[in-house]
Amino acid sequence: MGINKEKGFWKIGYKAAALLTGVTILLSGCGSFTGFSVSEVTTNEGDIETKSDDALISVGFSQLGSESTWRSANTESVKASLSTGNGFFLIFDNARQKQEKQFKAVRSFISQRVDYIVICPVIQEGWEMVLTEAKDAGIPVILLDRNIAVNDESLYTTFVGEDMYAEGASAGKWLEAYLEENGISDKDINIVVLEGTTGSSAQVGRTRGFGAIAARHMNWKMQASANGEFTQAKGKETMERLLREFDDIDVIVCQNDDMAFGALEALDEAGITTGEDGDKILISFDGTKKALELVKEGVINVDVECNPNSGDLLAQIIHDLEEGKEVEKTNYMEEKVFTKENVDEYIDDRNY
Ligand code: GZL
Repeated sequence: MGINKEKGFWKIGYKAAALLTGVTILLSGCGSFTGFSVSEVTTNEGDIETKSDDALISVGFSQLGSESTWRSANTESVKASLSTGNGFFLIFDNARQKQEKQFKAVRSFISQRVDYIVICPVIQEGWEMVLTEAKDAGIPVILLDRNIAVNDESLYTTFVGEDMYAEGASAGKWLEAYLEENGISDKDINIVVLEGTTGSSAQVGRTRGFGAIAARHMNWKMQASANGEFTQAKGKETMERLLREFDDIDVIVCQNDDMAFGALEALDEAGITTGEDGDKILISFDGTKKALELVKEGVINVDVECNPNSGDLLAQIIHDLEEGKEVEKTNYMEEKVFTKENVDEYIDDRNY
């Protein structure tokens, strides 16, 4: 990757900045490109690693926010993998859950003529225009973690992330097996769902996946689905409201661990227990260490993994693209289902 001449001064400027001081440009503010501060990054050996101009691949990364433990781990994974040591010049922007700010960040990346744009799309819809601008500028777009709903799949090069539908279905299949094992598979059960960000591929996929299994059981009564925004605070508020509305909930599905933590606060305050010997079944997603400790304690019945550590796969895919290799359109992370029976095998190695 030489300095691409038609990309002009800005690219050379970035590369020079990288050579001089560091590698990660953090866009200040909330996604509005109002200048940047260059932070130094030292390699594992403790010295500032620099690469020749030709080696650095500039990547603009629009991260959707910092709403959850999972999101922070995902951001750290990308920053660690897209380092100078690995041949990258990373420009990071946090959109704080606002799609408009992601659009603004993508347009600033286009004007900076980066080599690649990586996006964690906060919601699925509305991406056609800005991705067409990136395509017209000849800048490949890689979707990370969450997906988009577009008719023209040429608007992005590849998706690296998780199969949310499969995650939702895994949770439903666990519930089927659990009810069977406990001899209550023909009992009417009342289910409430704390959903993540409305319209995100994580919320849509998990809802559809779990719903496909629930549709097989006339005795599974879907009492309510309510938005918990993937945050602990909103999860608590939503659980409090559902407890006021329903006094016969049997199963609580939280579409991420942070909402489960919030729900547990509300349930504890109401004197309600969950899990193995609890009043209600609690199902969660993500597989954070804190949640796996609750699985081990029997407070969360099952936690469906959603692996945030996609930085290495992302870096490999960009390197493959640089070398002109074909890459898959969809690249799923490996994911597990954690229960009390298997959690000990994995809990100590959790890095998020
Ligand atoms: C799923 C990811 C979700 C996590 C939440 O891939 O987009 O967003 O499940 C996070 O914890 O907020």
